[in-house]
Amino acid sequence: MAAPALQIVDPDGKLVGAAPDLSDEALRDLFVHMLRIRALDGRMLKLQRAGRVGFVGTATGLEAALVGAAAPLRSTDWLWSGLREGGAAVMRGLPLAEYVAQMYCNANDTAKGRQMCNHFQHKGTNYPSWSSVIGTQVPHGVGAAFATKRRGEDAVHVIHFGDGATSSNGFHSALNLAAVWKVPAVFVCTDNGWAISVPSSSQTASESYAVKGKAYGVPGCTVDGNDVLACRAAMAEAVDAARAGDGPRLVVLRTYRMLGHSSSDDPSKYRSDDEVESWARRDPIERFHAYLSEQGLVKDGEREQIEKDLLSEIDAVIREQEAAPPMALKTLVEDVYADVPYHLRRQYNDFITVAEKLGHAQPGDGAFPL
Ligand SMILES: Cc1ncc(C[n+]2csc(CCOP(=O)(O)OP(=O)(O)O)c2C)c(N)n1
Ligand SMILES: [Mg+2]
Repeated sequence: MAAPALQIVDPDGKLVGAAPDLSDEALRDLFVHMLRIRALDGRMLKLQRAGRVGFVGTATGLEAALVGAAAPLRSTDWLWSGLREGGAAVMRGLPLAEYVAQMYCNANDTAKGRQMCNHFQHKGTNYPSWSSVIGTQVPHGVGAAFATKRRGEDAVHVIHFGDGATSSNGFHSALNLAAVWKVPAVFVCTDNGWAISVPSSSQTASESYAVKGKAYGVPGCTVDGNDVLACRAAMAEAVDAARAGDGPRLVVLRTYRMLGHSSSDDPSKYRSDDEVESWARRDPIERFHAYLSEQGLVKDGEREQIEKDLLSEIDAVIREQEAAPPMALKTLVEDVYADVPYHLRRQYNDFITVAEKLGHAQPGDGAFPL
């Protein structure tokens, strides 16, 4: 039988584990980070439905998992995203303006429109670009962790992925070598019970996802992923162990994505209302709110005020990024060669002739001299 999931606060907000060694301010900060993720999700989904941005993958329901997992990290640590950790990057310093610019793929998009929207990256917080190709970030993160170890640095690489990624080749080769090389990595599996429409019962016959680490010599644990304090406590222990040179850990956060896999998915086609309803009753934000209220750390009406402030901040950023110009067309052929070679200049010039005809070209997009 799989071990029960670590829990510190139960779904009613009662303390059932060790009290957190965090200041009142730090506890409130965790709550604000969770509320920001939900507010951002709501706004981005509305923008997608209104045809303003192309694609959104929400983290609604996963706020405790994202925030709790990122909370123990130092600024020098690395966070390798699976599919939904943009909110954790914001928490660690990815500016909201850059987040929203990436959603619009506008002139302020640091990925220069080369990524699908919602696939963030941020150099300043060691947050490498997402890959939609499931599981590829797992060996990449292990390789980077190996480099960190070779250089004698003390950073830890936290590598996120979903339950679906545990069936990828990358998961198995990465865990294997991570343990052989004893790299400073923590694998975080967001187990939401579904890989798009594939339930865990069709994904694996293992007793748990955590046990999968055992074969490779990677200790694993299962955590209530809707309990931000449990996620934080489990991650703090795993990150400390990895930093101390004890080798990698696997932390499985058991949670639920309340919405579709992405804005292109309709989850009502494959899961029951009863299941969704049962997870709604374990909502991570309601749970932590109940706990903080009980502790007197969030007063009546305060949550509503925080939510209002977050939405006005997000809306101001959206207005600013809606008004920004599109990415310069020339970026299509830049950043690969020191000088744009003749064949690319010619192709670009043909393209710009069409773009000008259609009225898509901006000042500065003009043709290259051949
Ligand atoms: C290599 C690869 N195979 C298949 C896909 C198609 N695909 C996209 S997401 C996904 C499921 C991922 O499962 P999980 O990580 O649990 O994501 P969740 O639906 O829970 O967000 C699949 C199969 C892909 N993107 N890459
Ligand atoms: Mg999943």
